[in-house]
Amino acid sequence: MLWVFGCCFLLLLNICFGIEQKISLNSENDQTWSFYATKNTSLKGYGNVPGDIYTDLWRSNIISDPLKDSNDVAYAWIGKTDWSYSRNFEIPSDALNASQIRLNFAGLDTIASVYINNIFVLNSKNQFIDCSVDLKGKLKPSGNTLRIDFTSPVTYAQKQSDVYKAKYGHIVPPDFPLNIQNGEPHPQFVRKAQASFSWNWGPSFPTMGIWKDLWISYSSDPILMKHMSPLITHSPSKFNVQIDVEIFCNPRDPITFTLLSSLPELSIKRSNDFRIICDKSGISKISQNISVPEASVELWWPNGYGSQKLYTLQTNILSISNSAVLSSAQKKIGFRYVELIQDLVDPTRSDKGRHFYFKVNSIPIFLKGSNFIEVSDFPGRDSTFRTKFLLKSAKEANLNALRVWGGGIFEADDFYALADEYGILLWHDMLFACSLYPVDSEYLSNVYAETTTQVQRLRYHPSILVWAGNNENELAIMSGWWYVPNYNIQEVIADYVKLYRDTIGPVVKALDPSRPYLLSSPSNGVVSEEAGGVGSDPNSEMYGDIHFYNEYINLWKDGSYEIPRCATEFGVQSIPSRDTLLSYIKESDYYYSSKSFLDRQHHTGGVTTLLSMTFSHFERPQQCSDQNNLQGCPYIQNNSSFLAPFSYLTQLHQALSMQVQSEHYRRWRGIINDSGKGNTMCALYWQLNDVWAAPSWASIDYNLEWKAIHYFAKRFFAPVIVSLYLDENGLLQAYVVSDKMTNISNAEIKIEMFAWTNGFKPVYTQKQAINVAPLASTAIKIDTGFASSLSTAPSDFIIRGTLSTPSDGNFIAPTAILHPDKFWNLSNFGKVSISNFKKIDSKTYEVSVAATSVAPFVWIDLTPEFKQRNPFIGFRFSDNAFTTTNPTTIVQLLFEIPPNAVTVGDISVCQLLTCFR
Ligand code: BMA
Repeated sequence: MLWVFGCCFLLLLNICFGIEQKISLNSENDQTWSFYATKNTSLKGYGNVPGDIYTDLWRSNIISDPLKDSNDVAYAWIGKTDWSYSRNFEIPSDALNASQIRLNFAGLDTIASVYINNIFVLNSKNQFIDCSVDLKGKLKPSGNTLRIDFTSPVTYAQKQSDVYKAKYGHIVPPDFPLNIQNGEPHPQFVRKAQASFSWNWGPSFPTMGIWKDLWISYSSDPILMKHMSPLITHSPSKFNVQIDVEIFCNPRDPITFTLLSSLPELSIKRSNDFRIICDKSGISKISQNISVPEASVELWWPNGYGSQKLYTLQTNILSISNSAVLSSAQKKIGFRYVELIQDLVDPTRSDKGRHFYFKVNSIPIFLKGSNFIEVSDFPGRDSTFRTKFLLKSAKEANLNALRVWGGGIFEADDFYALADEYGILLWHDMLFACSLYPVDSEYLSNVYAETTTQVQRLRYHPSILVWAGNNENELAIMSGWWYVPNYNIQEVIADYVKLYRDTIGPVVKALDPSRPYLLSSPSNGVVSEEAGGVGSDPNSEMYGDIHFYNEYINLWKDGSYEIPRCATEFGVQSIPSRDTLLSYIKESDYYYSSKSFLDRQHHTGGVTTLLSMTFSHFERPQQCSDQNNLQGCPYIQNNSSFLAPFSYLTQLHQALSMQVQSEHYRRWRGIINDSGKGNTMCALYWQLNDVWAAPSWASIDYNLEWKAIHYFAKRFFAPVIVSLYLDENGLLQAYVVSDKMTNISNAEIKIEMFAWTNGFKPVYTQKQAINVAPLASTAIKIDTGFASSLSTAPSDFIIRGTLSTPSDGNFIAPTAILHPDKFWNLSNFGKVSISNFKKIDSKTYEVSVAATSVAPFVWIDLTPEFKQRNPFIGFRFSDNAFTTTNPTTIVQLLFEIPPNAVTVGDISVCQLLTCFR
């Protein structure tokens, strides 16, 4: 509290003019907040606010790191226990007499009751709604206490589910998580992160706590600003900035004030005087509009299409009498407009389906990206660095879009600010996933309030492209995921429609006409809407978006894939690096059938499919000496010397699968086949990030190491790519795909075939000039000579495609490599070593990799010792997991946080047959 009194003079001065004051009630030191289990008060410690109960128990030495070993299972009791948090606080004397004084919570997780000086003041039932309490008359001159009691979300969910079942005569499925997830049932009955009860990539940590800031605000003036929410809409040649302001005011007191908003960089100001009488809710809403000519602004563009210009919008509430600033708010806004195109592909043939793609500023944008689960299972912990590293890594790997997935959270402000800054378009689900949901009036009004809160909070961000009602719930209904006695399909659909179309839909459409709202992902878009809310085949290639998963096909084969309009999910698992896993499990547990490892594999059949998929392309790291005695085979023993190379191979399998699939989608840009399929415009692989160290679909692991797929993504999502594949007849096909807005004339494409036994000399070369059309996919005619060479070539060829400008020989696309489908019995690979290493600056080093001949899947790494000394410093290479066809490759080693020192001894390099062996 010292700082409050230290600022006394300033406060007094401000209070004379009624300027809003804020007193943070977050932790000031380690002992500001204490907690205890309400039914076992000896279980207690000091908490950190913002934070969560797991982290606080760990900090208080009551438990160890929840992310280690099988602690998610061992600590299941925490989520089933009720907890209480409290602190004392003082307030300055002028606050006691303030005209307005309020306690504000940016977020409580989740079922909470708040008491001031032991008097109940507030109930909260939604992690995603901020709340505020009028403190007038509730405070003492000194020795105030604040207590927040949290009910276990697990017991609350169970109770709600029981009550619902008794009342409506049916369950709301799923009734329980899969055993393999070690999770808790009924997350759909609590408005909190659905994945906090476990998921197929994540543990069950049903957190409780004060997960966001809390503070007291007060003023001698009868007005306090609650929110300022800009809405930016576009009409021909101009933008309109509608500034909605909510204020706290005293009921029945007439108040007068001026609302002044400005865009200083554009020299635009707008001032309106208001005289209002506040109703009994104590909250009043006012608006003003600013018109901005389109010609006067620099537009905001997605990554790869232009810059991400942001403008400061300043809004002040001023005293009418002396123009003193009473309250103020600032936001960074961007000017851009979005359209979702769903025209018939062929106006004369409705059976050919509808397009489904987005335009930003009138330019059709191919969405290249991934899915963001949630930044952390402990969202109250400071995730600033993690958020920044993940979003920066997305931008660096040429992603222009992320889908904020429905099982996660509305992320912190910095997430959206960074998406704006980096040009990452956000497909934003509402927070419902893989489940049906209750639709009683209390639940619906909770959802209504949540949607209102979050749409108003986030709608000004230029990065948000589209809102979608949920993840896979329409698909679940129409593909019969669950059979529910006493709940027929018509009733299921009616309840579904009530929630997404009739409750969320009108709120989103009224508050945010600046971007489209889709009912679900996947869905048929407008066709699902026309069908009343649920399409007959939500995963249809002909309409809307699809999710695609299949672990029983060859994922390296182009022909394995569908030709959708938009793929918003597709993926396959891989295992994180040895170093990452060993920071959370014991070395003695480092084999794939250990309890520790299997506890982390939450995907049914995950280990088996990883083994079978990976070794359908790669040879096992060690041959079994005696095929008749599999007990002696390391594959069966699955010891630690197997798991490390196996993990690397699973990462290559994942990387190649996602490359083939993503390029397949990119190649269908602008191309429609005879049955109307095509013009695919999105490729969002599943998933970008992890919440713990485990086998998962992520491209960046929990320790923030880029897996092989993330390096591949940087290449397959580059603005211009050469894409090579073998068609159903084994014939080579080549395309150039460009997301550039301008034509590249007279480029040179070179396609070469290499053999492992011929050094760096190609065995066949085709070269030709091409015109790279903008925003399009262009087929390259392959020489007939190539076809005959291929037919006589051994199955172990590799093909390289390069694209350059003949004027200066500069490459305008990453080197494309078509690998053989099988690496069995191959060993004539080049040897790789580090030939040079030098420091460029504190965050950048240069590594030269020498190869003796063509070498597949070169992997450059930092040593385990270096990573242990420097955890979480956000390292990555400018390129990695590449097949080299050159004697020397120079890459950069980049750090987000500069390490003390890096020497060549801290770096390792290997290729397919030498990595982790
Ligand atoms: C989809 C997602 C997630 C899941 C992923 C991988 O269903 O929406 O629910 O984690 O597939 O199975």
